[in-house]
Amino acid sequence: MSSDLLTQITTSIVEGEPDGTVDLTRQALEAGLEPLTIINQGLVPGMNIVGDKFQSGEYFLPHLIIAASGMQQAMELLEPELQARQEVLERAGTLVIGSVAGDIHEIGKSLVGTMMSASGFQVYDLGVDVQTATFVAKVEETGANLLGLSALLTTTMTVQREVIEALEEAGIRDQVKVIIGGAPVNQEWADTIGADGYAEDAVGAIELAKQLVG
Ligand code: B1M
Repeated sequence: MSSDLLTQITTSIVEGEPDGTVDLTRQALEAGLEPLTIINQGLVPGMNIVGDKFQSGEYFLPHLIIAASGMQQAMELLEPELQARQEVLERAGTLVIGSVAGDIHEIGKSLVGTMMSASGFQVYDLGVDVQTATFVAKVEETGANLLGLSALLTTTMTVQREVIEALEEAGIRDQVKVIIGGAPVNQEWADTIGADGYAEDAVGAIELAKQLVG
C-alpha cells in the first residue's frame, strides 16, 4: 500500500500531473509515511526519470518545468512536516545558501536549506542565480560560519570556485566553511576548488555541517 503510493507519486511526476502529485503526497502523509521517504523514494526518482528522458531527447523543457512544479507544490506540503519532525537543537551555526550565478535550479538547494533550518541552523537562503558578490556580502553582513553553494549544471559548477576565490580576496575565507553540492559535483571537485566539504544530499549536508562547525 505505502510502496504503491510512492510508485504512484513517481509516476505522477513522470507523467506531468502536478495536481495528482500533490494529492498523492497528501495521501502518503495521511498514511503515515515520513516526509523524507516521500521525497527520496517518491518525488526524486520521478525527477531523475524526467531528467533522463530530457537527456535522451524524449522530453523537452516544458516537461522539466511541469515536473518541477509538481515537486515544488508537494514540497510546500512536506516542508512544515519536515520542520515539525526535527528536534531543534541549540543553534548549531549560521548558514548562507544559494544556487550560484547562472543556475536557476531551486528544489535541491531549498530542501538543503529547509533541513538545515530544521536541524537548528540559522539559514539565510539567497535563492537562485545568486551573484558571487552577493554571497560574499551576506557572509560579511551575517558573520555566517557556513556557506552552501548549489550548482546543478556543469557550466555553473565552476562558479563555486569563483565564490571561494572571492571570499579569499575579501579576506574572509578563514571565517567561513564552504559546503558544495548539486548533481555534477563530487568530493574530488570540492578538493580541487578548496571547498571544506561536499554533500550528496540534504541529510549529508547536515552531518557535514555539524562536523565542520558543531
Ligand atoms: Co535542468 N538540468 N536545466 N531544469 N534539471 C538538470 C540538472 C539536467 C541534469 C537534466 C539532464 O539533462 N539530465 C541538466 C544538466 C546537465 C549538466 O549540466 N550536467 C539540466 C539542464 C541541461 C538544464 C537547462 C540547461 C535546460 C535548457 O534550458 N536547455 C536549463 C538551465 C537553467 C539554468 O539553471 N540556467 C534547465 C532548467 C531547468 C528547469 C528550470 C526547467 C527545472 C528547474 C526548476 C526549479 O528548480 N524551480 C529543471 C529541472 C527540474 C531539472 C531536473 C530534471 C531535476 C532537478 C531537481 O529538482 N531534482 C535535473 C535532472 C536531475 O537532477 N535528475 C535537471 C530534485 C532535487 C531534490 O535534487 O537538485 O539534485 P537536486 O538536489 C539534491 C542534491 O543534488 C543535493 O541535495 C539535494 C537533495 O537531495 N544538493 C546539495 C543540491 N544542492 C546542494 C547543496 C549542498 C549540498 C547538497 O550544500 C550546499
